[in-house]
Amino acid sequence: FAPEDPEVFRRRALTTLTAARDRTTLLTTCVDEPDLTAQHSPLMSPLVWDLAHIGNQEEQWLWRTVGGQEAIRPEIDSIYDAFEHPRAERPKLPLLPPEEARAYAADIRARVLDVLERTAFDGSRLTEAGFAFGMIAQHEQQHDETMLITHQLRRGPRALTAPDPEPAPLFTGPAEVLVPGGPFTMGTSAEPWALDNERPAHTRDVPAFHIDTTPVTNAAYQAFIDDGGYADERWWTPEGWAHIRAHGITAPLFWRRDGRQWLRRRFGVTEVVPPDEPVLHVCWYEADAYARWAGRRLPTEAEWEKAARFDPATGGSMRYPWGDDDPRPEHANLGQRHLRPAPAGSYPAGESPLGVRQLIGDVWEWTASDFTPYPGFRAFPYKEYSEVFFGPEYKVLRGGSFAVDPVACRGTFRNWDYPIRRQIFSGFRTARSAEDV
Ligand code: AVJ
Ligand code: FE
Repeated sequence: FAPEDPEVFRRRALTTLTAARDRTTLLTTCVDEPDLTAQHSPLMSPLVWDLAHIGNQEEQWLWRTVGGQEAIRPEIDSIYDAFEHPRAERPKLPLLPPEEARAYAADIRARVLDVLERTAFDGSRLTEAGFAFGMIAQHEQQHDETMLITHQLRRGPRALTAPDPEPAPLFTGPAEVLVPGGPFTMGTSAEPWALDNERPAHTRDVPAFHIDTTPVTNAAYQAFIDDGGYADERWWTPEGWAHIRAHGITAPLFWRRDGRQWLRRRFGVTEVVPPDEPVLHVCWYEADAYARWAGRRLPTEAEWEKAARFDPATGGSMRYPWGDDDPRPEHANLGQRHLRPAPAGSYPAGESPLGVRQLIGDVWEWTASDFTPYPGFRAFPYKEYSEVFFGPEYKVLRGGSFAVDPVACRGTFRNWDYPIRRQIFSGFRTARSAEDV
């Protein structure tokens, strides 16, 4: 991908936008119309809101801003402004009905492909206009993940299918990996489609630490449950303890005890919780409590990124744990190829030079860190993408899940959410400082 070459760039932008739209189409045609307009959870928008919001953001950034064209449907901007209307209120809005939402998104896309053909992409235009195309492709893919979360919350028979990941032999490597202390480069100034919060590249000194080789599995998490972890205040922060008590939380979301085993509902099918899969649908408080019970802690965001990008051979930072190549299927479980994480220890080709596995894909990993700007941060292209979220209310998640498309995933990519959230595809791994025994 050479962003200096306008033709290469045009082809890349076209493929990426088309892949996002194919996924959006799948997610919004596999259920009936009433399912598109229903609110499946107060935490989520109706699917038809996401669909028209995707089109509206594309109209605003690629048609109006990059294309310099007159607004097509300015009157709907406010309905699809995520800041004006919280998710719980969105079903009450005068939303475009499914057919109209589809036609609107398709009309904008056709116009935007003309803009893509006409734009010169030379000099600084390439960086600014070029960035906008990447941002909008990532935006659509992020809403596709959001819609997949809605699908998981939805009651009713299965609407989506995908092959399961390859079974993996039980992982027998070391449980943790030592990451040496010293400075490393965090964030990026080079990645053309990196979002504002990933920038700029800067040096961080990270003392030596140990990090789990794989994400924490369901079997390991069940040991915490069986040990009475949810009933023992010692493992929880005061906020976490108050939260699980108030909401009667005793297991990950979608889990249900059946005699001596745990069942879980996934995309309309009930199954026995698979022991070797990374645990999914836990909130930050649960991840933090598990780590304390295990005598460990969550990694900081800087530790996570160092584990994922540091190359001890060169002292530099790579784009991904496996190097600088774009993700291929043998590297990581990304892009909704599967509807679940792969067993812990999968994807040896995707491991870091130090041997840490599955940092990218499978499950979003909670970190200990609040969402804060890097030194030298500059909001781009709008404050509402990241800046308004900086502060102690949000915790950072890293690495992406099986539901994240490669275009919206890299070693520097940052996600964030409230510490109580667990409808997201969230799991975690644990760490400890090297001087601890
Ligand atoms: C980065 C996933 C927290 O979904 O709220 C979508 C991404 N920003 N539309 C979100 C986003 C604007 C954002 N997260
Ligand atoms: Fe959005």
